[in-house]
Amino acid sequence: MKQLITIMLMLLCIATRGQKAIEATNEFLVTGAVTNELKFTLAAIERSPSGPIPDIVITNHKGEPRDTLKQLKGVLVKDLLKDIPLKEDNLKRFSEFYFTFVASDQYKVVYSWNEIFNSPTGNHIFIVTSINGEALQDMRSRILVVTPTDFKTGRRFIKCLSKVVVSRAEQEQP
Ligand SMILES: Nc1nc2c(c(=O)[nH]1)N[C@H]1C(S)=C(S)[C@@H](COP(=O)(O)O)O[C@H]1N2
Ligand SMILES: [Mo]
Repeated sequence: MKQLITIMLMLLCIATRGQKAIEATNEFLVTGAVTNELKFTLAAIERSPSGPIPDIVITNHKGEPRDTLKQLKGVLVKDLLKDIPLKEDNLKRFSEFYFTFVASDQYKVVYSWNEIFNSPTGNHIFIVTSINGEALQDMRSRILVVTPTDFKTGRRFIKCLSKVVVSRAEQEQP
C-alpha cells in the first residue's frame, strides 16, 4: 500500500511538472500602430470603474467544460483603451485596425477595433479585477482577460496578459 502511494505521488509530481506555470503579469503595454505607447499597471486598471460579471464556464476548443469562474468583477477593455491614440486621423479607417493581446507565454488572441468599440461583444470583453473574492494583485492568472459571450470561452480566456499590439490590415498586393 505504501509503495502504491509513493508511486502515485511520484506520477502526480511528474504530471504537474509537465504543466509549466504561466508567469503572472503586473502591467501591460499598448504598442504598435499608436502615436505613443501606454502602460497600464494594476493600479491603473483598478482606477477604471469595475462591475460584477456573472459566473463563466470556461470551455476548451472542443466545447468541453474546463473550469467555472465565480465571484467575478472586471473592467471593460473598451473603457480602458478608449483613449488609445491610433496612428490614423481618418475615423473611417479605424475599421482597418486590430489588437493582438499577447500573454507572457506568447499565447495570442486577436480582437478587431469594431469588435471592441462598435459591437455588442465590446460590452463583454473584461479585464478581471477580482475572482473568488481574491484581489487583482493576488490572482495567479493576472492580468486575466475574459469574453463571456464567446461560444468556446477558453479561446479568448487570456491568462497573464503582457501586451496589446495595435496593427492595421495590410494593403492588398496589386
Ligand atoms: N496565457 C495563456 N492563456 C491561455 C492559454 C495559454 O496557453 N496561455 N490557453 C487557452 C486555452 S486554448 C484554453 S482552452 C483555456 C483553458 O486552458 P487551461 O485548461 O490550460 O487553463 O485557457 C486559454 N488561455
Ligand atoms: Mo483550448
